[in-house]
Amino acid sequence: MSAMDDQEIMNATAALDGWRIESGKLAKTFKFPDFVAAFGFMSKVALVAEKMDHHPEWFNVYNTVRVELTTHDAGGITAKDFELAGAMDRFSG
Ligand code: H2B
Repeated sequence: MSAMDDQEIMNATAALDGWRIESGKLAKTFKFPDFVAAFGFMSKVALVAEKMDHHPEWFNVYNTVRVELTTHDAGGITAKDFELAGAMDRFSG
């Protein structure tokens, strides 16, 4: 898995809802009704992330989950980050 170039990253980001490139990472802040909903989201994502062997950087405070995706092994953003972002969007609805 190799890091994507800037043009590929821009195109793939534009195809997603609410994701932005911030400090070289694919980032989004999810809001939920309460902590239980936020943690339920994180639990579902955790199972997918483990199956993918691709793990998010994230930060949870009550009903908010801030996510920053990058591929450490590749030193940048890869298709795996976009795949995990898509899974997160499906679980957040
Ligand atoms: N997660 C992320 N986000 N980037 C990685 O490069 C990565 C990972 N590598 N999860 C995996 C695990 C690697 O460290 C293990 C050894 O497979």
